[in-house]
Amino acid sequence: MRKQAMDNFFTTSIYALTAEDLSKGRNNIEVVDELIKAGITFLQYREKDKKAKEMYEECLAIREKTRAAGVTFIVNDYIDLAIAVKADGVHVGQEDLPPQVVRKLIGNDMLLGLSTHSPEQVRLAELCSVVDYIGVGPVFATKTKKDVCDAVGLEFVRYVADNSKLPFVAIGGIKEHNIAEVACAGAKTIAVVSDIVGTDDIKAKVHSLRKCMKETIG
Ligand code: 3NM
Repeated sequence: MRKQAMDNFFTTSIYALTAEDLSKGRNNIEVVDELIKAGITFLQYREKDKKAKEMYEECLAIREKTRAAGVTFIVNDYIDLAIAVKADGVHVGQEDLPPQVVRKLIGNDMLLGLSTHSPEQVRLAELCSVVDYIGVGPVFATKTKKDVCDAVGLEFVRYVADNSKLPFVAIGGIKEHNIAEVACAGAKTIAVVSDIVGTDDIKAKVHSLRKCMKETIG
């Protein structure tokens, strides 16, 4: 089950995340419908300011839709919510519970993603042996994540591609005009938030982003 869910990480090329406040008046469910239609196979529910009950109801609906479509569904930050809705995994940051503790809570069937922002954090993620993939960013400046460090740049993407065996997703400030550079630096999976949810035609945007990547890495 964990392996199957992870397979989508390698084939999706674009890792999509929700962000309702940037979604041009659409709600998360409408956006998820569009993402699935666009062929996204790995997506994360990320909401910072909603009440638990509302997030639970949204995630239940997203779980149904993603399961029917064979899409891997990850919940950001909230381990209890991820378990409650039977998500495929949870994604946590450096300030959350340590990955070993999260792994104990979620068991062995769920995926665990961890955000990293430095070579040392990548080393520790490898060392703990409980993380399925890491986030690498923010590659460029971003307004979407409020409490994040300064941009780590393409050098860090290149460093992880060359030095880590962990699957990784590049994230932060990545848009149609710079996604080719990120792919060129070695990222095979790239997360895009505002450039996808903030566009009118999500399907066309995902298509263009994938095209830019394909033209770079084939
Ligand atoms: N995590 P956008 S940057 C959710 O560096 C998130 O860990 C980051 O949004 C990290 O594509 C980020 O709109 C926000 O820049 C990415």
